[in-house]
Amino acid sequence: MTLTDAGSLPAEVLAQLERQAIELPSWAFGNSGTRFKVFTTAGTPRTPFEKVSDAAQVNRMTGLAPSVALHIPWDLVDDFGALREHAESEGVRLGTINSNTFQDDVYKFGSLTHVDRAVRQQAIDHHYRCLEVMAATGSRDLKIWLADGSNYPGQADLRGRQDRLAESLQAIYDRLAPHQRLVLEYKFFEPAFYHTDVPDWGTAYAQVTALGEQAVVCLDTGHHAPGTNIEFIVMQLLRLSRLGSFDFNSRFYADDDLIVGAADPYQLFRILVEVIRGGGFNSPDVAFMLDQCHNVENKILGQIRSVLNVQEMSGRALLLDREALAAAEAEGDVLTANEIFVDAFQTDVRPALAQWRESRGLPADPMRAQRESGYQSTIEAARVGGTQAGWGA
Ligand code: LRH
Ligand code: MN
Repeated sequence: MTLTDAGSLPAEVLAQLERQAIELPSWAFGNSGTRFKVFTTAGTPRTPFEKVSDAAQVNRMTGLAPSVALHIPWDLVDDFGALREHAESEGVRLGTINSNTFQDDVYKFGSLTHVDRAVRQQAIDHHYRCLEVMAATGSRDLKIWLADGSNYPGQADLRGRQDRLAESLQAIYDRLAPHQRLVLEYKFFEPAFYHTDVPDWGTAYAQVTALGEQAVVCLDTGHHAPGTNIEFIVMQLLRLSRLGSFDFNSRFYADDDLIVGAADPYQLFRILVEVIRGGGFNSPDVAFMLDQCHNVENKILGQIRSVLNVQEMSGRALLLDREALAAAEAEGDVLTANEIFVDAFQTDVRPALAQWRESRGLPADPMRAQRESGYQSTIEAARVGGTQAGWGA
């Protein structure tokens, strides 16, 4: 498939893009940084309500971001029903609930893997609290990322921790409602620097398959060792029907949480090609979420840029001529196959997408529209005083 003579995207591609939905992380709108510095920004939300409002602005500008993921306790409110109503009044809904067992002193040596049963129970109870939140927000997914690990060989019994992890996850899994899912996210290092208890897709897969059908894996694109062929993992988890969600971002070095597609657009393209090939594109089973931090750039513009990058690479990947590719592969015609692949990647779909947005009553250029909307100056004037939201605030 190619662009039409008029330079538009084919109808079948637009039909797919029309249904694309990318969930935004509430924490991307708060202050974030590194151990060296967390910069503050005028207009930064002080409450989950203001975070949801900013996420809704991204959706107004792009038509691509109908839901917002929350992080507990960062987004704890007295009345989640009220937060849900606020979200719906802004045209979005509350999505994935992310647990957090990585900021309490009691979890210094682990949470769901801890040697002390009382500490494990405290961590399990936190997840029960998250399930209560999900009952109020109407969320389907409980996403679990664990900082659990060790810094020195000998510090931890690797096998014992896996067994305790399995037991703790089972206790959480057994409390899921029939429509809910437990989504386990892996990461190869940080904050632990010797071993991490859920370091790779294989461990996550082993743990979720032991639980049952409602347990799946989250692939965060920043959580792999340099040189990892991430699209191969995407292919395999889809093939095994255990890819539950993506945390999209990009990185040059470690878990940099930069704007998706910014560091390696070709990798994003290759990942989306495997998502489409594996039947995961617009599948209700595979949630697309961003997991990013805008440490120095404007947060709302950063989120708009991010969802546009995913949409753009999705458009290119949907153009890939799979028949021609399969034919070249069958003939062992390596270079023709690669040419067909790169042709799709090199197809500039931005003008066609701008045209298409306009035809749907959306800004042709959402970044420009946001800059000219006055929204930023409005929130900077309104959000004076209080404590700006951030990791841990
Ligand atoms: C861990 C992680 C996880 C979230 C956190 C905000 O690095 O990717 O998904 O809980 O970032
Ligand atoms: Mn993540």
